[in-house]
Amino acid sequence: MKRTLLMVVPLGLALAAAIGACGPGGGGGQASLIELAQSRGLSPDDAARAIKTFVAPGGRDEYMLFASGGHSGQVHVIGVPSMRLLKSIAVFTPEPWQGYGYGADWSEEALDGPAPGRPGAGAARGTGGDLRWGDSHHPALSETDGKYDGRWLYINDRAHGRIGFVDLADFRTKQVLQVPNLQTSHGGIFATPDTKYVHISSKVPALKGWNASRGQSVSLDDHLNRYPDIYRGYSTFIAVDQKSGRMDVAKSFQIELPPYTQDLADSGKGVSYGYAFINSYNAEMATGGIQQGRPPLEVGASQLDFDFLHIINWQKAEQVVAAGKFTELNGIRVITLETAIAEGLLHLAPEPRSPHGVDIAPKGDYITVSGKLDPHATVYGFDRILKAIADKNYEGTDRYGIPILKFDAVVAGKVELGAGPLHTQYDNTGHAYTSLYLESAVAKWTLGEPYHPAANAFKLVDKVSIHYNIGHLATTHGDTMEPQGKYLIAMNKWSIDRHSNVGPLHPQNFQLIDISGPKMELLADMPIGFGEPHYAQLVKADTIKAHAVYPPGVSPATMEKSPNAIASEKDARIVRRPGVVEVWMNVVRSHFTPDIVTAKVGDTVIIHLTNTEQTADATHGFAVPTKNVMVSLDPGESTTVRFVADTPGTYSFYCTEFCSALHLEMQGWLIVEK
Ligand code: K7E
Ligand code: CUA
Repeated sequence: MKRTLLMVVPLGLALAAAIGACGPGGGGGQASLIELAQSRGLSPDDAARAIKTFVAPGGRDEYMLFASGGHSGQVHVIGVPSMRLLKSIAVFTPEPWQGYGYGADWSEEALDGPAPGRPGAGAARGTGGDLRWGDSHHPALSETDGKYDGRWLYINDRAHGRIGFVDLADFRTKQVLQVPNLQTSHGGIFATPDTKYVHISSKVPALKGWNASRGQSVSLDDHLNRYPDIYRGYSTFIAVDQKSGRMDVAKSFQIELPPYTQDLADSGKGVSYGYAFINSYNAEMATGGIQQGRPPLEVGASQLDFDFLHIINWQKAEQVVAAGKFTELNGIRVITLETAIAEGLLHLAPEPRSPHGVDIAPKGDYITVSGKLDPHATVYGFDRILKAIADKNYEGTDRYGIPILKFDAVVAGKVELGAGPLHTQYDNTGHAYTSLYLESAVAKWTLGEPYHPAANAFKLVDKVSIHYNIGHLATTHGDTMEPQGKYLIAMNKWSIDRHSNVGPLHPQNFQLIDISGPKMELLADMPIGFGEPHYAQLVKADTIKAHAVYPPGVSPATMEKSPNAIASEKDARIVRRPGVVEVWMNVVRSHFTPDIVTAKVGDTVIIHLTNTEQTADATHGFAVPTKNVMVSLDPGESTTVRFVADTPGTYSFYCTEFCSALHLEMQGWLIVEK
């Protein structure tokens, strides 16, 4: 029935005609679909949009959107086309429902680094374990052969130079890595097409040699007058363990960059595999200092006509590192600027001033850089870049000696799109889609058919208005080598007049756009009631193959059977030693065993909790009043929590998930004696 209806509701056709063709049965027989639509004030187009996005109860969405949660520090998983929120994954910010950051060992390790004695301990840690938020910007799903493989997700923290790693086997964050020498981050995360590396580069350059835990001495005069000498950016290739997905600093490397403000970055693929591209602004190296008589940063950083696209040959960088031509800085191998220049692995190309977004086309042949203040996107041809490098077709060098390729030699064309172009995604029919922040629109333009047009064959072919002020956009698999077309999500910063008033802090607005036809069509709005989302990736839902339950006794920290897992309540026990009470606790519907634990004031209480159920969705919680302990225990999971019994009294711990008819009875006592 639905199928029939879809087939007879082409865009703009009167709903009356559509309903007439599908016969009775709509609206449960109580009212015709046309009456229902009318009673809800829906136009025929509205009703058609509803049908295009509706997912019937019990049905599944075709796609999943992994959206950054901005300064909520989370990642949000949203079903498409229904635009229903499926899950919020805590990454940089504690979140009690998932038991993330409230005593569970795996979550403390993710947020603070491995505990002493565990593998990875002593590697680059956070800046003291007290950071409890991040600004998540750019998610990167892992790839195999340039396609999403559904295994892992990485996301950067714009506020800090950190990367969060989410294992999509259980949708939990396993690692938050402070990248050495970065204070803030922006360029990436992208995964190389084989996920050998994930890349992140600095946003605002940091003091050279910056180490967050040590700090660095500096003066106002240094900042204002020695900026080009004392600040540096870094392009970072973080090695990914191919079995676990974890990031390994020891196998990683960085390339030192000038202190321009490196902005976004994208991975070469196909013909450009082995290269990375980072755009930048503030080639002027403006320092700010309004009260010191300097122009505001936005003025100081807009003096020159050009900024720089950074072109990095990371495969060459890999060889340079293997040959030992690196220095170690804050625990990571660094190729200095001098070495990068001498080895010919770093080139610049002029970008019209103050750009944003650098986005590589599916075959890796074109690189789109958006104008932000200029209505054009500039498209670089990778073949032209290679030729200009081979011919040493330079217009000079920058003040650090990096060769600058001739603009005309590397640009394949420019396309006028509209006001405020920012980010670009691609589809499966040779089109690019660019967000227009100032114009509040998405521009669709052609890369040519097939993707090898003559120069300047890039043409604007369609535009759709959005509401309002779009930042990123995401098409289905739109940054891989095999985009799928069909849908586009506009991620809008402003939602004024779109949603019910919930106070002066307005939701952001996601909009679903149908890109399957020649004209883009807006289908649905989704208010986003969390931190400002930036980038998102839109993946076919069946790419993700998460566990429905953990295999028995698995620790989320290792994804292997925990040595402290127990098989049933027969194995439950309490072991005491001086100053420590250690408990192996069984968790099932609807009791904890043991259900009474005694301790002395000052004891450290260590509880190894195993949910010994294997029934999907039989999740329990474990919360201890006043101890800041909240652990989620999914079926099969074994997790350890530790806290200090610092005050005498009885504490009624309980299960926080309504797991059964006798869930309310699922509680016990911790008795702390003087
Ligand atoms: Cu354009 Cu951080 Cu990706 Cu936001 S950045 S929009
Ligand atoms: Cu277990 Cu509620």
